[in-house]
Amino acid sequence: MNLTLYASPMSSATPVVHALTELEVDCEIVILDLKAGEQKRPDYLAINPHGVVPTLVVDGTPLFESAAILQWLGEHYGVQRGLWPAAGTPARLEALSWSTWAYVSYGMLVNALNFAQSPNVDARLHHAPLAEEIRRRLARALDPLEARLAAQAWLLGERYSLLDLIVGSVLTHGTYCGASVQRHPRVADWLGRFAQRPVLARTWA
Ligand SMILES: N[C@@H](CCC(=O)N[C@@H](CS)C(=O)NCC(=O)O)C(=O)O
Repeated sequence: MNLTLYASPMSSATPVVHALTELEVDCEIVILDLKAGEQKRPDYLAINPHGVVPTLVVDGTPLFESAAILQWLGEHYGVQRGLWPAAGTPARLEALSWSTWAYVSYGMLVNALNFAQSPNVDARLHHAPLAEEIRRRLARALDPLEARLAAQAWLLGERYSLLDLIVGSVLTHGTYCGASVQRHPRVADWLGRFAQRPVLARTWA
């Protein structure tokens, strides 16, 4: 299988690079200069009409959206390496549910928090009461994760999996945006253990 990833350091492409490394998948990586607007060039828009990274080109066919790419990598390379549940198992459904929850439900709140308070966003868009409400919702959203981690060390059981990388990456990004995990000690502990994965230090250093 011929794979090319269009990426940029410190971006949504980072978890995909970490996953490729964790799964030991051979993939050409093309770095786009986002500041220079390379992601808006017609040749790139032809593979990603949204003009953002990442895009993984699989045997000539583009796949965009990090969550879709990560789930696809799990399906194609994770199962044989014991890092993603096999198709048709209850654990596969759990992996799809939690990875999509992280990117869609939790990630949507993190993005909203960014708009409401980030110094990188036009201050006219800031809204302190909204930011407070979003932080409350983000904290509540972690309750089921806290309960899950009370029963097991990692998200799919006693062994680390690609699901930990996916959910852990979204939550780590969330902490940079002001979504604290400190009121959820098991989540904080799990995120700390995730941060120790050698793959996080090896790529994009
Ligand atoms: N939901 C998308 C988000 C992609 C995205 O917004 N990427 C940013 C980098 S973090 C980007 O390429 N921005 C360039 C731009 O908006 O021009 C994904 O996860 O793939």
